[in-house]
Amino acid sequence: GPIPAKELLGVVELAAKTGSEVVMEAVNKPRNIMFKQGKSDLVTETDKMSEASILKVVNGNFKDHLILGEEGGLLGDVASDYLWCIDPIDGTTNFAHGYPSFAVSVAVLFRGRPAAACVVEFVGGPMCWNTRTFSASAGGGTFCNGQKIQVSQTNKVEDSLLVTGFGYDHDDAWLANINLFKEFTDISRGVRRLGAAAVDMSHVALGISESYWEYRLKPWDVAAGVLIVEEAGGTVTCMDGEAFSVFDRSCLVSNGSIHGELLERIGPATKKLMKNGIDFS
Ligand code: LIP
Repeated sequence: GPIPAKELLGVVELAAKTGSEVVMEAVNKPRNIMFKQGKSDLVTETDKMSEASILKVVNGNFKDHLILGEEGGLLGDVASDYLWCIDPIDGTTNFAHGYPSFAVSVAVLFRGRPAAACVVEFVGGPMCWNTRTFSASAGGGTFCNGQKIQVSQTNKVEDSLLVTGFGYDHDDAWLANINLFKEFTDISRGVRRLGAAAVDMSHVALGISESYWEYRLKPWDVAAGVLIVEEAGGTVTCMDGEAFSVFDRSCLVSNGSIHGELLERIGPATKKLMKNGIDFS
């Protein structure tokens, strides 16, 4: 039968913790050493080291599972019921600059649905880096540093703090989201742009923001975050309002209470893009 969610979660948490220790060591190195070989080189190096340490934990526990890593791509048995989605550093640009908002994100899916997830968020900044750990299992709730957490109860966009993200490609979807940024800045308490999807979603689960959305995300960006939001009582859909899977490439998460109001604007903007032949897949 299926592996119990609790057992999966133990390995997910160990894997994310192991990766975060690799990242912590790199981020605590003085900046001049960090940039010595050029920014992208060293970032890639840390990404790869973090991912390798995570793979070791997964393989050591479940050697027949399929693994999708941002760095290594697809590895293992494609017939497996289990798919691990690994982002060794989500928010790479922030990490490279030592700017807070990056994380290690690990999730395991059972037949395409997230079963267990862990996001280790780096908080603080140079001279005071720390981490906080979000974890969730299907049906088991969401925890932050071991304490159960819930989304906020705010029920109007007017009273909400919103978060979004913009991809590296400055295409039509990017431009459409610039317009959504403008619109929602006008009608909410504010819209933030932090730069790491897993962190942005975990903040909705924690109740410190009401919503996060972004076009063109990848499975490893979203797999852990969406379960963390859902198990904290939040809602997850595509940006056109349709049911979400981690293979969809637009994502809208919220506390649930403001989801309908958000979709009144985000839904039509997204459908218009799709009508113009942009399908996010
Ligand atoms: C990043 C996301 C971010 C998004 C970028 C990128 P990475 O992940 O978390 O929110 O705007 O396009 O995908 O590449 O740093 O792991």
